[in-house]
This record gives sequence, C-alpha cells and structure tokens, in this order.
Amino acid sequence: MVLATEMGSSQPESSFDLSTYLVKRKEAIEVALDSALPVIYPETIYEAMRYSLLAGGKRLRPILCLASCELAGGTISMAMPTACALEMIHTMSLIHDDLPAMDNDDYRRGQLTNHKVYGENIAVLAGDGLLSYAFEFVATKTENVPPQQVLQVIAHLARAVGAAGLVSGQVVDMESEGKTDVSLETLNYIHAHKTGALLEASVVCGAILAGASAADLQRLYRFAQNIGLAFQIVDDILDITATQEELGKTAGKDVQAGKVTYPSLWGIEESRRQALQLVDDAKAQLAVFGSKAIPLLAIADFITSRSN
Ligand code: GRG
Repeated sequence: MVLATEMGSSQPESSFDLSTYLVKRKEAIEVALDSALPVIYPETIYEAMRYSLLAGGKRLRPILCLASCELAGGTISMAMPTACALEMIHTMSLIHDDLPAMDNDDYRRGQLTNHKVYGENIAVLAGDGLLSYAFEFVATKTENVPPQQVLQVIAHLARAVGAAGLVSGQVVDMESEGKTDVSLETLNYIHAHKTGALLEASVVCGAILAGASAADLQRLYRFAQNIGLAFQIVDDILDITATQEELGKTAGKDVQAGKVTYPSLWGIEESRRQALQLVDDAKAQLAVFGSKAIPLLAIADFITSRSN
C-alpha cells in the first residue's frame, strides 16, 4: 500500500496547484491498483480485470475519496483501500455498460472495450470479479480505522452500487432510450443513480473512514450530490463537443442512441450555466472547512473545466 509520506500531503492554499495534485494522486492510485491485483491462475480472468482497471481514466472517484478523508482529518493510507475499491467498482460498471446488451461500445479509455478483447463471457466475469474483489479489498486491507467505520463504508458502497444506486440508474436509462418525452425529473433520477451515487459514495466514504461527524458527512453529501450532477451535465456536453481522441470512447453516442440529455433539454449554453451553478452550490457547502477544503474545491472546479 502506498503511504502518505511517499506522496506528500495537501499543500497550503497559496501554493496549491491542482494539476500537480491530480497527477501525484493519480500516480499513487495507479501504483496501489497495480499491486492490488496480481495475475494468478486462471490468468485470463486476472488479465481481463487488469486490462480495464489499469487502462487509465481520470481516477476521479479515488481522488475524491482520499481528499475527503484528509479534509476530515484522516490520512491517505487509511483511505487507499477504499479508493482502490471505488475504482474497481467504477471500472466494473464501465465494462458492463460497454457490453452489447447495454450501451454496446467498442472503445473505452482510449482502447478496445473489454469484451472486444476477451469476449463477452470473460468481460461479464471480469466485471463480476472486480465488483466482489472491491468489497474483499476494503474489508481485508483497511488499516488503522475502527471496524465500525469500515463496516459503514462497506454498507455505503454496496448501497451505491446496487438497486438503490447504479443498477437502478442504468435500468431507467435503458427504459428511457429512444423515448422523446423523458422528463427532467427522470433524467435527474437516472444520473443521480447512474453517475451520482458512486461519486457521492467516494466523498462520503472518505470522510466516514476519518470518523467525520454526522453534520460534516451531511455537508460532504450535499457537496457530492451537486458535483455529481454537474459532472453528468458536463459529460453530456462533452459527448457533443469533444472528439473520440479526447474522450477515449466513441463521441456523439447520445444523439446516435436517441437519448434525452441535458443539452437536448436545455441547449449547450444553459447546460454549462447549470453545471457552473451546481459547482458553486457544492463549494458553498464546504465553507465551514476553511483551507482544509482547498483540494475538494479545486476538484469541483475541475469537473466543469475538464475536456474528457
Ligand atoms: C454496478 C452491479 C453494477 C452494475 C452496473 C452498467 C451499470 C450497472 C451501470 C452503468 C454505470 C455507468 C457506466 C455510468 C456512467 C458514469 C460515467 C459518467 C462514467 C465516466 O466516468 P469518468 O469520466 O471515466 O470518470 P474515467 O474513464 O475517467 O474513469
């Protein structure tokens, strides 16, 4: 496990540089993920799991988890197993989302999708393997955290992933495909579950590990809900405005699939305005934390300024 001392900790306000922070955190997470999942027998499944897990990506969920844990007074090493688990769960959801039975995509994170390389049967199992290993990893690798808090994290993650979270978001998304009369309420439901639930769990679980108070968890929960929705609005905009090279996956999928999106309801400019407003509202939730919130505030801004 990578220790905080090997990576440096949050920098003071005057010198905070988000790009350097994101690069360093991403590097630390990549190292931890790489060592978390060695290839053993039967090699095919471990290779398929590693193929998608180590394919890059922004590592936003683990970065949020580490930042939130630090904000609440914890350390990076306390949160790293949960951070890795979040990325395993996220990667699993991407593998399954890309399957022909779901979104049917050929590219993800700049490379062929899992099923294109390993076949659908192995891709399903690679997702299953990553999902279950995520929970094993939190339960067995978390150190220096009271067991009650680890249990709370496991329960929170499970809820975010299951029918109360990602699964329901995906179901309503699939049921809405091709319909032109999808309401804003339904769209918000889809994305609060499909995208928001795991981003929210990333922030809240980091703080739970650090033993945050109920009031602070509520503030972080509201912060995460707002950035989750902003993240999805920006995702919808990028699907229209960015290239396949920038996105690392097929661009223009939403229009092609006849999906109702935020830009299709509001237009691009209004969607941008709404995303910025959500980020402002999110940041307001963290005012009480003062300079300890600097990394999370900067990450919130990154959500609307990102290009992939
Ligand atoms: C979780 C049990 C279980 C089943 C999965 C397929 C499915 C059910 C849900 C779909 C979830 C999904 C793919 C949501 C999209 C979320 C999203 C906006 C992904 C893109 O995230 P980024 O931009 O990607 O952070 P990178 O590659 O940077 O990590």
